[in-house]
Amino acid sequence: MSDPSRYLVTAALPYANGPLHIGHLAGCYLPADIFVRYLRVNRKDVKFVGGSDEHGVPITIRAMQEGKTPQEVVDHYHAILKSSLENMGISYDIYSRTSQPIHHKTSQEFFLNLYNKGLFEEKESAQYYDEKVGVFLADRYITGTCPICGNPNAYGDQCEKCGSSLSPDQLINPHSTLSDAVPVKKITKHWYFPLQQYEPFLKEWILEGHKEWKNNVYGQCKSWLDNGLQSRAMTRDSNWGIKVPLPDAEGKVLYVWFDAPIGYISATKELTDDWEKYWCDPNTKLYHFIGKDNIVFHCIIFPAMLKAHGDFVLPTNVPANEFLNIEGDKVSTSRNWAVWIDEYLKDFPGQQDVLRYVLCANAPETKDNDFTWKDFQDRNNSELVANLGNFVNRTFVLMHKLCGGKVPPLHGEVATEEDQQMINAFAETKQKVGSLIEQFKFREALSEIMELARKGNKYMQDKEPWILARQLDANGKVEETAQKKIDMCIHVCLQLCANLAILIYPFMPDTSKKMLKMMKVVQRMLFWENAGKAKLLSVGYSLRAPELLFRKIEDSEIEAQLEKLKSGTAKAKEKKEAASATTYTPLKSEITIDDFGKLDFRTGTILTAEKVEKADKLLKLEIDLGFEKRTILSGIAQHFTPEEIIGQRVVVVANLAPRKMRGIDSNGMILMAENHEGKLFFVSPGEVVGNGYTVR
Ligand code: B3M
Ligand code: ZN
Repeated sequence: MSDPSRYLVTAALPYANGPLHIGHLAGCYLPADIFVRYLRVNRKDVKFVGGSDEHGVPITIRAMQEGKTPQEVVDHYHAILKSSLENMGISYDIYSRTSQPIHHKTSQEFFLNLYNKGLFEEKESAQYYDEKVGVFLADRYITGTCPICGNPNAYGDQCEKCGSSLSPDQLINPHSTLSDAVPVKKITKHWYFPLQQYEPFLKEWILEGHKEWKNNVYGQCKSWLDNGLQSRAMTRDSNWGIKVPLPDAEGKVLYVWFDAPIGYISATKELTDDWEKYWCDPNTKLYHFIGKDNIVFHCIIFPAMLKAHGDFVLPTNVPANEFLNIEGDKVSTSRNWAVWIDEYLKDFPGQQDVLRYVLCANAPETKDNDFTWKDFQDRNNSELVANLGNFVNRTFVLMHKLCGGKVPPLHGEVATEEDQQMINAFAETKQKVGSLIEQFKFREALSEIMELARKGNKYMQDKEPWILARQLDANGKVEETAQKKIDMCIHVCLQLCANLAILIYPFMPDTSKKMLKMMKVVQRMLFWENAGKAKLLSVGYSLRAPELLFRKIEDSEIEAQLEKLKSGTAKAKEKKEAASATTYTPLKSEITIDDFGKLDFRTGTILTAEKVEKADKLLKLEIDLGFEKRTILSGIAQHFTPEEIIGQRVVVVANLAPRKMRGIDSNGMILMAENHEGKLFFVSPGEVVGNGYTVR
């Protein structure tokens, strides 16, 4: 049976503004990986692409908080994200990043394609602007009181207390998070994508054509479509991001939600020259794995963009998960209420499968779920150790003890109904697991596999080979019939182990590989077509000694994790309080060394200072520049008295074009530093440098 389909699977691009946590994994990376591994063992033509999302407000905010450049922030976190995903066994074919030149090019071409079709509406609108810092404020940069619940710390796009989505205009008493200033409205131009034009198409395609999508996804789409769509700005005022590829677009970048999903296309291009096979051929089945907060972007906005572009396939399905909370509370990066993957892997080395197991067994597939460390311990100890691990271990130990370390033969004459039932369960489970995975019901699929292991334990318990082994004859050998029954039981249990190795592979690949090693079989056995078979291991084949697949997790380890969680939030709180005392102005856009070279800074000394009539901000200064004396007007009158600054050493921008103010020519500027409270300080060359020297 040959399937003409090609599969392209994507998992949301995590913002490179923090490390990976278990919410990310449970939300989309783990389900995507299970699905992809399942497709691979089914010999499907599949590519799994993703990468870091390195643009947008989340990055610039983090840069400001850390006092770093956005570039430093994304370099740092991209590396952590990539290695955490790898170490958790998320088997991407490519994990790229949106700073790649190929991505900038692909996004700009995409934008121009729509632009050249005349699709964008160019609109000027008044948007909040922080005069103190000199930037337009993205919705997230504005806080104020929520009009719905009265939370005084709501954001311009959302109130995190009551969950309402907001627009900055709705906030009562808005202020800038950058400077605390009250923002003013200022006119700015942007390019809007007319989503409403795609409403009929989207309704037909989703509401009529994709009723099979998960309820949570279909429901969110329906509510967006029922409420009516509106044009959406696809550009932003910022100096961090992909430049809008138009001549009159200085200081404008593509909206991060315009470029990020295009990242899936760019990553595929980077992966293979055959990328069009996966993006432009109707035989492609495209799956986007995401968390629920990304539904509108992947089901409405991006498909409308793809439709408008015209060259690309649309997603077949968007299996979004709900959220995973921790110990009853929402995951929060800023409060450090999270279980970070890099830390988990340090504390539980080699135990990535345990976390994969717990996150899948408790996956938020249909509703938000809770991760607790107690549940983690219980599932490990009572399900992995006591059920799956125990079954495999017992089987191998008994095989070595009672069957000479080899796969024992089957003896039809001693076979019972129970043996047959056990064997039948292989194929039944395989069938159920496959069908559940295809419906994105991963947790049920996993629980079917564990049920099979449980049946294995029960089967062995009922057969009691260790009791049979006591039936010794006069020569101290086990009686012939008893040995046959033992062989029968161990044979079936070993075939079950082989089946379990195949079935758990998409979920726990590392454990599956350990089992292969014990059975001395090659990777090829993992093809799904082998699952359900009762003759995977040949009679007489000698197998290795068992290796423990899982270990018990102690109470003390769990207590340590709970402690870590608590002290983590406490530290984050302190840090936040300290940080809120200082805010830094974001950097202006980059200049070249040549731009800088045009400036001529000189050292000087203030000789005289006096107030300027009818100008309460200005002082008229006479500056000694060594080679000449200059008059400069400086807006510092509200900070310094004339007397106190006489003799002050200063740095002057000496080649600034003269400017007339209040009838007086000002010939240059004095450099001043300003702190977050707006207090001014002279930038002084110190006493040892004379006047008129260059500053570079
Ligand atoms: N970076 C949002 C998020 O991490 C965003 C996803 C982009 S997917 C194209 O939730
Ligand atoms: Zn609210």
